[in-house]
Amino acid sequence: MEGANSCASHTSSESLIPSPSLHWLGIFYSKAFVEHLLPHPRHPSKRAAFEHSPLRPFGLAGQSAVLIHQFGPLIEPFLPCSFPRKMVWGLSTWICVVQVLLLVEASAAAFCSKLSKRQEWRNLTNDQKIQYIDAVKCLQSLPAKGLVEAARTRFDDFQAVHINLTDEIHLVGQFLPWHRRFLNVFENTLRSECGFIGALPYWDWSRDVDVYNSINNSPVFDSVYGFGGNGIYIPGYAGPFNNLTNLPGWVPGTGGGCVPTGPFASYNLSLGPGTIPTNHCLTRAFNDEYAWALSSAQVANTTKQPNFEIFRIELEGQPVTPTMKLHDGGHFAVGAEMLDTYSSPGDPVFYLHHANLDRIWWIWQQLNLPTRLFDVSGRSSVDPPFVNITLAFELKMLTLAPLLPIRDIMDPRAEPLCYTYV
Ligand SMILES: [Cu+2]
Repeated sequence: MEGANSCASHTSSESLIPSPSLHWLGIFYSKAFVEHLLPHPRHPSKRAAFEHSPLRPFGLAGQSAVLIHQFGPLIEPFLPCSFPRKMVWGLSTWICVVQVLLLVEASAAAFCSKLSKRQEWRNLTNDQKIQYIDAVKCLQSLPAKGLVEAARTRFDDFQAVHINLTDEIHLVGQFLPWHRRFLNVFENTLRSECGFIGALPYWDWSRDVDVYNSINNSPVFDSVYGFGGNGIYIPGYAGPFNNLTNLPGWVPGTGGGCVPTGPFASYNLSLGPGTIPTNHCLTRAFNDEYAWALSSAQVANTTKQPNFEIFRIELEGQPVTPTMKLHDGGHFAVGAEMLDTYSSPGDPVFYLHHANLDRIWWIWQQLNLPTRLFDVSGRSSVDPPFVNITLAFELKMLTLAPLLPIRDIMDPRAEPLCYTYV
């Protein structure tokens, strides 16, 4: 076959994925060709059409081959293989077509038709704030779909899954990926079951702490356009098990009791403290002693870390780090329900706190996208035996959503996430 060049070989589809240039190329193909010209089998809205297409057995490959033929000289430098100079439909041409298809499939099948914009709470309009609060209240009014008997509502279902998996998803390599996926499922559920049309907001605590050394006056805790404020003060409050005094450097907070104001004051939580199901109100115990851990200087110290392994530990904090960091700092500063490793998603502010942590992870990824977009590592469990986390590690959502490999949630701009932070 005249001029036929051999295809550069890829040993597995895995090797296609971590390369950012191939990823971008894949997005280009996906957007330019697949999205508009081809019946792409992985795009949800196109899948059905593709399934029923008479061209299905060879349609995608054939149409791709024609497009590659037409645009070959332009795009060849970016291909994982080379085409014959004179387009002869021999074996190597078809192998190359298949490689290009694999590339598209592996790295950018997930092109999003629309990116939602996650905004900081105080940048939302009052209407948007109320829409989000109403959507969460809607979730709190829908019946549970049942993971644990004690879960009463759909909102509780999320708390139940977090409680159930707590020991597998903290202080480990999947900590950030798991919470990214968890928030994504929560946001999707607000949309699919409660008609929410916005995006999950985040709470950038640094904006409060940098100015006031306190979270007390944050708009996030407004009683009308926010999540309500501090819990009623209980002198000497040391947590539902009265054991917080054992924590190193423990300083009592300024609340501890029920949150008396705001949209969630009347909500009856069914799960927690810890793994125990009890009926209780939402509690908070604001604690400015820990606010320093949330400053923009601390954020800057986190995002300057050189690789995922150091970054994730620096972000998550105690007890792996000797001092408080962004993740535990937020949980401690709000206190009470939020300070409960297991049941903290009982406080709706949990989702805004973790969205900010996810945003900081994404900021860190973007600082060096070629190496960080698919950088993940760490042990899979606190105690041995553990494996090292890779992109193939599957994230469990139990009854909430199917298993998903970490690879699929590394890029927020790709399916199934499709969001960005503004
Ligand atoms: Cu968690």
